[in-house]
Amino acid sequence: MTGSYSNATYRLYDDNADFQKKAQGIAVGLTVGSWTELPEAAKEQMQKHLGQVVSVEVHEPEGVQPGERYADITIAYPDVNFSRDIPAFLVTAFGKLSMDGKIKLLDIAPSADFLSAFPGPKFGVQGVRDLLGVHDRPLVMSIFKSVIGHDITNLREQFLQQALGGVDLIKDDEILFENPLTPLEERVKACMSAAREAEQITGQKLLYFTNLTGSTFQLKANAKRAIAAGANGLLFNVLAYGFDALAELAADPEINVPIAAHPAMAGALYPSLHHGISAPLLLGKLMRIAGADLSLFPSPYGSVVMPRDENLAVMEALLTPSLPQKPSFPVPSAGIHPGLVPLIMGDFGPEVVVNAGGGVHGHPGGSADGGRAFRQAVDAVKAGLTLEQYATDHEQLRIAIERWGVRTS
Ligand code: 1AE
Repeated sequence: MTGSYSNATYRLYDDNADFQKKAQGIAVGLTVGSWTELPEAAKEQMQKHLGQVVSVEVHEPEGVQPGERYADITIAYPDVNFSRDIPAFLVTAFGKLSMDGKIKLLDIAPSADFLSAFPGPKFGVQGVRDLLGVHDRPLVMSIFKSVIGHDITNLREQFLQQALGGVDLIKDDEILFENPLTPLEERVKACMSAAREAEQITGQKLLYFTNLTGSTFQLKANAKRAIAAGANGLLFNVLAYGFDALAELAADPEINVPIAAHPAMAGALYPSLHHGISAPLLLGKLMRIAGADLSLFPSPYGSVVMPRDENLAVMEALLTPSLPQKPSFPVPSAGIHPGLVPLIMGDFGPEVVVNAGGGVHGHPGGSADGGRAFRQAVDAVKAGLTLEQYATDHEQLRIAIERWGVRTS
């Protein structure tokens, strides 16, 4: 094989297929279309465009039951066939093929040349930490809840309460769109003024990820309007718009604030055994290549559950030094409460954002106490103490434990 290739690995379930033949069919069908029928002269010319079968690993143990036989197939696609953007590669490697039987895209290994087209996250883990001046512990993020139907005064008060609890990051709810009660610029100004007010008291910096919405062609302008109004972070529903929209935003030098990728719609794409795109690729590698500084995904512990091994694979894809793009912060989310912090820190280590909505606002003492309870839980784990031990002289944590309990496994 000469030239540069980008690989894709699939898991294909079929009780009877000749997987080697199937792999050849993919390699040819998704590149030059047909091969054996080509005259020799044409073959020479088309060779550099022809996909190659890299490997076919058949899983067919003795006594394999109907529905369980599969093969992991890796195909190398010539880079010369597609432009340097994520849609071009995805359509090549998993366009029509995504609809052709029980097939799931497990992973991609883009060439160095392809990857070099993507600046990736502007800030990444280190950059976000630098903005906040926090380098010695996991970050804590709070999610706005009960936002629809509320006005700016109400929103500001909610923001202030969250900020007073000592969280590092606050994100809009992903379902908060442009609306007459809390329009983008007013929302940003009000929340950032609350952030400054809280900083006077807590001495702590804060990033506010305002939800970037609107039609695709308005996104850049809206992002710049938000930034001009003072936004120091953006939340983005990547999968509703496509990875290219994120890549374009992340590559724009004027959009100089971190971007948090929300996983809305991911459930339509990754959970099936037989179809879609694996979670580590969808919410890990592709988010990072496209430029997410933080990537949110369901945790193994909360209300929307992703299996632990898959979860840790998402984390690995976001943090691995094997990609040229800066590492993105993993943000395991959904149903997180302070009693889960030891598990999160045990599984994810220090480079994680502990993110909660209900777990902050549902604290019996209110949202500020909710944030405090999370910070205390992080401090407890850092100090090598159990939450129960630390809670003996940390009231907000004690009350949170009473409310939600502590999970140890
Ligand atoms: C996986 C995304 C989680 C999210 O966006 C969200 O709003 C979670 O809310 P809680 O923490 O479950 O209340």
